[in-house]
Amino acid sequence: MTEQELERRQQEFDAKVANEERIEPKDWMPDDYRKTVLRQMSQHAHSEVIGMQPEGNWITRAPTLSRKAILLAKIQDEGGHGLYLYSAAETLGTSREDMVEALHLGKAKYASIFNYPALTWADMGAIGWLVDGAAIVNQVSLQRTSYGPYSRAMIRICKEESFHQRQGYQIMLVLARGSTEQKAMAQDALDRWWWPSLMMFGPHDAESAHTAKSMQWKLKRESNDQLRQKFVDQAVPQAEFIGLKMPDPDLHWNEDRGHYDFGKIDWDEFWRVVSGDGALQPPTSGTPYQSPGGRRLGTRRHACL
Ligand code: BYC
Repeated sequence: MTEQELERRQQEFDAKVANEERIEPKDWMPDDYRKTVLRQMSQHAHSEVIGMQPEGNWITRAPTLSRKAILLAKIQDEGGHGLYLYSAAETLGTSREDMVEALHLGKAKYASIFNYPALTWADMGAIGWLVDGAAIVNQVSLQRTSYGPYSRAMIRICKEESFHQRQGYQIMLVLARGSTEQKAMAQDALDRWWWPSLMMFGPHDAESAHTAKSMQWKLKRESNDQLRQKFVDQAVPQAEFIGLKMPDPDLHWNEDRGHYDFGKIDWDEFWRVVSGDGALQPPTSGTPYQSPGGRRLGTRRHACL
């Protein structure tokens, strides 16, 4: 391709992005854009599939038949989301096998939150409420992403995610209004899942390798910090409503900003977990599990309440 031709195509691409038109698989696109969409979609697809695992472990231990059926349906949806996303990524000329191989070789990532264990039934509540809740905040924004197949996959996925978030919140609500032990179990799950949920949005904007370029391409419509703030503002009143306390002494409403201020995220823990440090030694009876960052993770005694 001549230099003029390349420039013309780049201008056409830029104009489409500026006019809020979607980039479709057969359209010309800059190599870096192709690489970045593919990286994000494959990571997203892997996260959906890997994310089935912590919840999958609780299908046989769900406390009632109805809870079991709901959890099963929810996990099945996650598998479906993975498939939509692998298909959307395949429109860029890769194959599902190649994406999975990249994951196995450690060349592709998945959301680090799924390296944390689901220790009690309340974790099913916390995952739905917080992990799906954080995912929705991000995915609602991604419905307007510039890559057509990704945007359409997100529209479909968001409809199902709102059910996931509500089923998780409802589990927490029931536990929080239950016995003293049940309330303690819900609080323990919130304590363990809150900070990893904030990490789901990725590093702060100033540290984020891809955000500036992805925002310019309208691949990402809001930055990691903007989305994280939206999530905090939404989750704090939800916790208050069910009488649970966020595990953050620095959390408070900032009248001037019109948002909640919150404490420092432990980025060392984030990077350790991203690089695979998620395996835990099971405790001996009554000994607390340790999170990858050293936070107390509850005890085996809680597991089947
Ligand atoms: N975990 O420049 P940055 C679900 C990496 S599943 C691991 O900000 P970007 C569910 C990042 O990849 C839905 N790695 O990146 C399923 C990059 O490394 P590389 C999950 C992370 O892409 C079952 C480096 O850090 N949702 O809902 O601009 C049950 C620098 O980051 C993470 C999605 O996947 C992380 N959390 O922004 C329940 C959303 N964060 O690739 C629920 C789609 C960052 O250069 N993805 N890294 O080696 C996105 O929106 C964006 O990729 C992110 C990161 C906001 C996550």
